[in-house]
Amino acid sequence: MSYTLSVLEQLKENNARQTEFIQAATEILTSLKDYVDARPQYEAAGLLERFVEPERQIVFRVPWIDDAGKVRVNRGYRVQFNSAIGPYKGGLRFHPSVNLSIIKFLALEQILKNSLTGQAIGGGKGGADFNPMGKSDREVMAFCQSFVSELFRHISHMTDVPAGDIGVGAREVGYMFGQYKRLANSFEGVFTGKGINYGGSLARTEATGYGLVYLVEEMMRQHDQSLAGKTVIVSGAGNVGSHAVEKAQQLGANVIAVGEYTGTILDNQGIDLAVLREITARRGDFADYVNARPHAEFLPGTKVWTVPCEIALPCATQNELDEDDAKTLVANGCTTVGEGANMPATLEATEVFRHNGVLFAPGKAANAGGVATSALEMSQNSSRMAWSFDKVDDKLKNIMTGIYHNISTAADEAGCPGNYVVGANIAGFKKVADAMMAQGIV
Ligand code: 2IT
Repeated sequence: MSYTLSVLEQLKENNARQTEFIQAATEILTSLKDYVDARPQYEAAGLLERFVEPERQIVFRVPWIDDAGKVRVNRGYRVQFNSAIGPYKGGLRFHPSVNLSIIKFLALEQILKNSLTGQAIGGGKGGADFNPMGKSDREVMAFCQSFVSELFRHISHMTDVPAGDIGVGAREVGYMFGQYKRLANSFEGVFTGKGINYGGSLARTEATGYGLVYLVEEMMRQHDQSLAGKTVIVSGAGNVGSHAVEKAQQLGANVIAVGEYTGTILDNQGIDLAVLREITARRGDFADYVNARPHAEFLPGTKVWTVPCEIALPCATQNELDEDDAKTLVANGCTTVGEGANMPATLEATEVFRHNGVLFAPGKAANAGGVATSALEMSQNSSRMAWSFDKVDDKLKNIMTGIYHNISTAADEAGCPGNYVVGANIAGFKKVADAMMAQGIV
């Protein structure tokens, strides 16, 4: 049996109930099969067995007191997966669905994503099964302080640098940074996504959504197309989705629909971002959109993928776009998909896109702009500098264009031109694998 596939089989046995982790590993190892099997030095060094096993996994109790005076307990996680090319780097997710499988899948993806940025950052991810929705600021602060009271001993600006993800934004990062500084007695760039007046970077908030659109535009340009005049749909109206809408509109696209779990807003005149942001800022209902835009429709319980479009940008969460959704998109004329979220398309959906010649930019490449700009924040912190918005945005644009060409070349060299899933996995893996080989059996 192929070395790569035997490692995958062992991984499935060792992690039997971790479905998301197995899904991510299956995509990655299947993509790497020919590349790795052709290089026996990897097998001799047990490279893949080490690559799929996290260097360290921390699971911890997070006790806190709610506004009614009741003691609550959540479970916290930090998976420090790979530090071959730099300190562990990756976000924290606060969401009731969080478990070890989800954090491991995200951390595994993060290793390759971070490698693709070209910056010196390893892969990690963390979070908790805590739901910030409906909590008071004081409750969120109490939770964040308790979370960091354990986490602080495992992180530092040289060791592991967390950031935001779903459920973790500027407010949560602020509370966590404050508690870290107090416990470690050290003002350092240990978190990214900080506020601008205490070490945050301009353009970090916009970076994931903007970066997604920069990469999609470059991919289209290489196929003699562009976003201008195209019909676009987006899932998710959080930080990633809203900034993807903004940048797509700036490049002349017609964004006609935005969906989330409650339903879809359909606005054929183009989504009014100010109206959408007013709703999300107060955590209101998507249905309110039609109050300000009476010609628009809210389709309760309808997935955005049913809206005919040329370009689809899934920016919400993992496995939000399945095989049937992919078939619907293709039947309705969709020709380009860019993943703003982590693993939003299932393995089966990705196959549908590949079979139908859809230009498909996988998340580990397409959404790398967020963490890439986090690494720019780390650089600014280390040099005690604060760069202008345009300087950071220019660097982001260059990084995203570079990632596209890197994964495209890797796909060509692997003999599957246009298969950016294979291209991204090989290009990301190569740098990490070579570093691991050079550093010996560790
Ligand atoms: O999925 C991701 O890349 C993030 N949540 C951002 C991670 C980071 O360290 O900025």
